[in-house]
Amino acid sequence: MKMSFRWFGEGQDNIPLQYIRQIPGMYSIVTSLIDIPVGEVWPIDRLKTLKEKVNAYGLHLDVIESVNIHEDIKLGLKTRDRYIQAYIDTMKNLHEIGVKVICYNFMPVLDWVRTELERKLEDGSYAMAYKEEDTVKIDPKDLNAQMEKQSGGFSLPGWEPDRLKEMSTMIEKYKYVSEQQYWNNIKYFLDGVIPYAEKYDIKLAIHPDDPPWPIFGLPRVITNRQNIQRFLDLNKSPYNGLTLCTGSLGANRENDLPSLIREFGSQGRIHFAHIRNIKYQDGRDFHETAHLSQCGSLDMFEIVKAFYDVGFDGYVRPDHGRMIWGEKGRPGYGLYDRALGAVYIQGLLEAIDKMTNGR
Ligand SMILES: [Mn+2]
Repeated sequence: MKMSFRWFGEGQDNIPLQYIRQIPGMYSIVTSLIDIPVGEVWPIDRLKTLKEKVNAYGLHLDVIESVNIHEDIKLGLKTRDRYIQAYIDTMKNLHEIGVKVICYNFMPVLDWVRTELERKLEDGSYAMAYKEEDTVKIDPKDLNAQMEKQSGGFSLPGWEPDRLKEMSTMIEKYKYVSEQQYWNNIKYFLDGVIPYAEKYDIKLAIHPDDPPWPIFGLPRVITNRQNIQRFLDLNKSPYNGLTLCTGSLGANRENDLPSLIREFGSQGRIHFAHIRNIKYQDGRDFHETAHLSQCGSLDMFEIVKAFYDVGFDGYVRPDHGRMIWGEKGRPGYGLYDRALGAVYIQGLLEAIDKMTNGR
């Protein structure tokens, strides 16, 4: 497994690349051009500059998260072909700077959803949390305002202003898209881009819906074993694969993570892993935690062991961390707790490897 770390780019992230480089075992940066409006081609000159910058710190730039999908593609509008072409052009430019994996998602309008960005935990750290009843009560517009208020002045990935401008109108438009139609729209996108993913040798890795159930009546389909297999079968190229995010899929207690990892990993369809823990509360409620098994509800040893056993050699990153030691930053994306997560994952791996192969 190649360890990686999400970084939001120059002027967007308050964590210096120098600090990321100092996390033991760090191999690649996971980043994006967060300011490019969805649907536009990412300029090659900016990508080259970005790559040089990252390489100057001894780090690779192998994974992009995310190249967002234009809403017209998700809605299946006539204008989608233009945006699919832009996606392909962006892939070509990413190929030129040597990118190996693109993580993206197909969640309508909203990206990941939490109802609290800074819940204070018992030890005085802060973590993101989700309370089902709050999503039922709140108007989507207000959720956006609430997210913004709690984000400490940082833009939130997946909550970029350009995709949220017309949130209510957008949600309205999905009333006319059935779930079957939505699946058709995903397939149309895949069949358009996957031949180019093969040509440019870039693995596409869809991120599961987070949390993995419908919110505000919007279709959310990348949620469980059955739907993931359905997704993979839409286009059987090995370039059509997954970001296996343990925290997202794990929010549904029925998702048996080690078994999902074994199943899709042995098919060679997992290209990127997000490893983090969450703590279950009542019903569907949960809050995020430190990465360690003892801090949450997921068994991180079994998760890492499953990746190890299927010979997963792709990219992995610690996912959302808590805010600890007084750090101020983008919710979920502070330096300290994610660095602890990165080292913990590598500790598990070393132990599993040595116990398997002898010392
Ligand atoms: Mn994730």
